[in-house]
Amino acid sequence: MISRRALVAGGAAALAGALPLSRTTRAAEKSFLPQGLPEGVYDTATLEALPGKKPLIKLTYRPPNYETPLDHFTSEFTPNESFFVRYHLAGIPEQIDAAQWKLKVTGDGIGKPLQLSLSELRSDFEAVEIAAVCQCSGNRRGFSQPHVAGVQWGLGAVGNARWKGVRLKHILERANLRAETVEIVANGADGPVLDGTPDFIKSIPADKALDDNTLIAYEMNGAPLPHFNGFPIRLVVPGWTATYWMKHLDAIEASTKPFGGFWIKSAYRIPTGKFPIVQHFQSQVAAANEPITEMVVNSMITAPAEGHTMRAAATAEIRGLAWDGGYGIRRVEISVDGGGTWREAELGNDLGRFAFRAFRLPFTPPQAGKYQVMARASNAVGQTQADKLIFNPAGYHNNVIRPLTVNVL
Ligand SMILES: Nc1nc2c(c(=O)[nH]1)N[C@H]1C(S)=C(S)[C@@H](COP(=O)(O)O)O[C@H]1N2
Ligand SMILES: [Mo]
Repeated sequence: MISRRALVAGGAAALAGALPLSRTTRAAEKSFLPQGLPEGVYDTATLEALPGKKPLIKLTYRPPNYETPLDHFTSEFTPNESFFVRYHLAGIPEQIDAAQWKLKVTGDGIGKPLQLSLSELRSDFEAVEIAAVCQCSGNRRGFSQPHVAGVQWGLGAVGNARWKGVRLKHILERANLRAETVEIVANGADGPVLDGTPDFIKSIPADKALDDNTLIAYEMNGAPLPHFNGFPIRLVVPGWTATYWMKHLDAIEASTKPFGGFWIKSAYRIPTGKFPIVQHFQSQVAAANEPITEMVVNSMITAPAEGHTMRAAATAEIRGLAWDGGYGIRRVEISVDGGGTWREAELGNDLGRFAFRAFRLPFTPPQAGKYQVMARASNAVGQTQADKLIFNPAGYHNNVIRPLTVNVL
């Protein structure tokens, strides 16, 4: 059978004579990049280290947008120095004096405004730790067909960490939160460098803010938050995409009215009713579109790598990670024949319903040839990864089953 991929590759080869380098040649030169991104990414993306980080895939420098290379996902927890970095605005505080940091809690939904230092946060409130996946809404946007505008993320705008901090609920209770509160609005210390760019401010529904799992975190994987992941504190909204996980958090407002800011009203919205999701941001739903909320069920194969070569009758282990919006992964199936047949993989330890779930399955190809390997995760509320892209203009929620080729000699 000739796959669609092979036909596409044939078409590219036919054109290659007219081009300086074919796309596949460029992709091979930059093996840290997955296949299927817009051609320009193979020219511009490089491996570079931000202070405190390992070399990650730099997609843009100003503001910094760096994704985690696939070969860094060797366990269920993503190391801090490998964790992806995403910013909207280039005005990022350079030096943060944690001893001077203040979190202000105000708004018309607050009875008693507060200002908390980091030491008060640590000493006056119960500490909790939750393992949770932090994934950009636009992870895998670069694979959208047709391609769409925005940072051309491949597979690595996602990570899983142990987040330690205090419950947002406890802070709001201390500030005498009023029952009329509709949304909690969060702001961080970064800001625009050009007049006219709206500050990055996000709100979440009051019930999500009061959820026991929603935290203000000061530690990640047992260490202070890395600078570029929000030092000294950030919001952690398990199950929901990372756009709500405000970094360098310095202000919280409880509002009795829906927030009207650009990053809620105009950005980070999905076509209403198009995705199979359970939780909606009720106070912000419009007829045409609604804010993105929980993550859709997804998985990535971390081994073998795309284009891996092995011998017939040898055994390799197919490994990967699966996650969803916090309902819990129930099953991961693997196909080695391009989706013709499926076998259930063995799941790793359950580290909590918001965390990465590892999976594995031995693979012993009987004979030489090209094998199309794919994984398909399903969760506890019956959701499964998409067979076909659910197109949307911002390229969000891409959980299409993604084949990779293994060459067997
Ligand atoms: N202050 C601030 N917080 C922010 C953002 C930002 O631009 N500024 N981006 C959000 C988005 S869209 C994402 S995907 C996550 C990325 O978190 P990370 O950089 O720690 O991986 O941060 C979120 N919090
Ligand atoms: Mo994001």
